[in-house]
Amino acid sequence: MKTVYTCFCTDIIHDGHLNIIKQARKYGRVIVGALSDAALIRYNKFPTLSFEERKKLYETLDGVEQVVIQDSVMYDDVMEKLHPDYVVHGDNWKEGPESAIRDNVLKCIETYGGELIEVKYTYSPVVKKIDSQLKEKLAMPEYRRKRLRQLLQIRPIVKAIEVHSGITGLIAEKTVIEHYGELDQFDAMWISSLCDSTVKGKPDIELVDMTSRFRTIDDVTEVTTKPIIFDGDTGGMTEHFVYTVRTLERMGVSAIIIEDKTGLKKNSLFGTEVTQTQDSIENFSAKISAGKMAQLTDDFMIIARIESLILERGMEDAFKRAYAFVKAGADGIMIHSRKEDPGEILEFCDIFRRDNRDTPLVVVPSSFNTITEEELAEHGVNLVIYANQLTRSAFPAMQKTAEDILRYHRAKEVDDRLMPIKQIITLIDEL
Ligand code: SPV
Ligand code: MG
Repeated sequence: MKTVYTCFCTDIIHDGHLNIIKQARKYGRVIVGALSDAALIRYNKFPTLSFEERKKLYETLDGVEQVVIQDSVMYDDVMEKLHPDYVVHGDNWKEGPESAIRDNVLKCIETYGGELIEVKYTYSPVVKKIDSQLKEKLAMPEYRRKRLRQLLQIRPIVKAIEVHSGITGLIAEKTVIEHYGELDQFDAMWISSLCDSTVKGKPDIELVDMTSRFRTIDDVTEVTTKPIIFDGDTGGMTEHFVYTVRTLERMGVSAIIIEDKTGLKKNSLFGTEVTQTQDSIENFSAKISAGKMAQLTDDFMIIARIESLILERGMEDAFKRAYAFVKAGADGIMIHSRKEDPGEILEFCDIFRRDNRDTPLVVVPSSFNTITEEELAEHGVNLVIYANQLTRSAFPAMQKTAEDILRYHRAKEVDDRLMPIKQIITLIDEL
């Protein structure tokens, strides 16, 4: 009897999947691949059922003889093991980054003479509704909030990109590329105080109030599902910070990062060019502990950001603070630097990791931008934040357009570098 292989990456079975099995059965005994959690999240999906639950769900389906784990979105390993006579897949993967998976399947089956069968994808209103319900579920606070902790368990390094609006949120949510035969995307979003202030035309000095910052989060959460890390600046007064923690938690934010500065906060990338005051270890530890006491779920994370290297107080001071803040309850440590050379960051991470293997380490490589995510992961970094690149890419593009329209007294000369009108009016999906 011939074997037919198909891979599922869903928590809910709908008519589309049943149709795939029905078609597959015509060719032989059906083996379903269940994508592992780690593979699933590479695929712009996030599990709401455990792997075991998904496996059981697929096993109950009529016509499925066996369910096996597929550890990667690419089929090489599973094809090598099973050598199925046929691979069955919906025909909705010919365009976009998913076409890399299709190419991979074609390459695999060619090596032993298998065949790819593409079944017309079912786009019924019910299937569409189930797909969007699954997405909506991921956007709910209780799912979104815990997702950062889950990602830190699954991913070798979690990567977050700065967002400050619905549109930048959509970029973080939907940008997927194919890279060296793998799909890649951002795992999380960073609501930067610098960028949230800059887009409002304000300096980054804790001037944009919390209500406004929450409004930005709301704009982002309305159109996305990925977890949010909030730049909480100094956290403000401890008496206020506890309320901020509660609000963020309720909104489904996964983490707040607060920096150990006090008084008028200036952006860290100014370093010692401006006056900035570091908080005492005692005060800042008390703030962390108060925040931890205030939070209601186990999902939410309070990450302590150490400014000792920024303020040139030395490595010893940074360590003293790191150990004290972890003791005070911090769920992670962010170490910051404005040097172009990542040396001091790596030194901190290496030494910190010698006797602390678990506390997540966070870095923001805006200045030390030559280092790769892989190198950072080798030094024990768990979360990398690209803190301002979307804003910094948009601003010069917009400014150049404005200058050129002034220069030519018309918009024709700038049009070639703009998104076509057809594309902008259809960019945002309607319900
Ligand atoms: C931000 O993005 O607002 C940050 C990171 O706090 S940095 O600008 O590098 O200080
Ligand atoms: Mg900031």
